[in-house]
Amino acid sequence: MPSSVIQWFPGHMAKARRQMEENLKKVDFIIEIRDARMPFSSANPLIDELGKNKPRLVLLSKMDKADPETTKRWIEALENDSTSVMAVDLVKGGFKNKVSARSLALNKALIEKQKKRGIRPRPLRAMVAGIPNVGKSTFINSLAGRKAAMTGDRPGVTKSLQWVKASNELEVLDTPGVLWPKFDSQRSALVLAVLGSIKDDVVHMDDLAIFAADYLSKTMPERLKEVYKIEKIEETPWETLEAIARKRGWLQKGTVDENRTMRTFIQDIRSGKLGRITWEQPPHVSKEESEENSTTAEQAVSAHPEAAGKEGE
Ligand SMILES: Nc1nc2c(ncn2[C@@H]2O[C@H](COP(=O)(O)OP(=O)(O)O)[C@@H](O)[C@H]2O)c(=O)[nH]1
Ligand SMILES: [Mg+2]
Repeated sequence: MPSSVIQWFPGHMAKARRQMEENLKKVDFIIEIRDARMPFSSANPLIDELGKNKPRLVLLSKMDKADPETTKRWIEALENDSTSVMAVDLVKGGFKNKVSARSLALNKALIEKQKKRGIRPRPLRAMVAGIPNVGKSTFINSLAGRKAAMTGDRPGVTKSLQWVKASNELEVLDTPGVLWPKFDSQRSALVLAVLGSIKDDVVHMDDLAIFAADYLSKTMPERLKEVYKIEKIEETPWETLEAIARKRGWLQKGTVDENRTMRTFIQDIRSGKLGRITWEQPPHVSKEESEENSTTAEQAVSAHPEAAGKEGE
């Protein structure tokens, strides 16, 4: 069973929690991987809760599939004193030195403390955590110099080593913490489903297509018009989908084939035909705006992730 369709039950969650607690005892800091296309819904509250006393390096993976401008804004929004954020293409690689350098900067206090106490510097130790399919195995294997063929969640595949040596300064725990995604809101469930991180049958294809058409109409209307050669964005997402269907010939006996339209549209998104898309907008971080707007950043994201941004092209 591929990792993307893991179903989470209370038993799984309790086990994930115990493992996370165990692993946290062995490490100096956490490397949290989130999907750059959904930095909000691919986060897990357990990391905040159990890891609140450890520095954190957040890797926004699959940056090659996310909107570059939005990724920049997410980095600004997520960074703070104890959190360093980096966008990465884990498949392309070339991030090893950067990750090591960031890890050293993030753990400056610890390194200073060791020096003062006359302790010989040892490599920093980190655990990798994240929801299924964000690229945890790809990341660990890349640090280890192992073949990408070992990705996936087959039991036993990554059991041989305990620590993976990334550099003289950094070691990561071989086994990542696998956590559940944020499917606690309808919107998060839709985003996770569009990106194939939860089973399609948890949400209806109709809801998925309408949600996606609505979001793209609002955030990247020009892209939608260009890709499908439609004249304008219609009043409702369904009308826009109908216009697309007519243009594309997704018809049956001269009328729009609803099922085919919904399915093909979602397929187009997943295959990358619509280009780089980020499905969640970061909260605003500029001072003026936070004064104008009384809602906090987290509230803004959870309530109206789509309302915060405009076309980023
Ligand atoms: N395009 C792209 N694909 C990635 C990236 N990171 C991981 N993947 C792909 O995402 C899928 C899941 O990766 P995997 O490492 O198994 O995720 P895990 O479940 O977190 O261990 C694989 O097909 C990877 O090749 C990335 O940065 N960019
Ligand atoms: Mg894995």
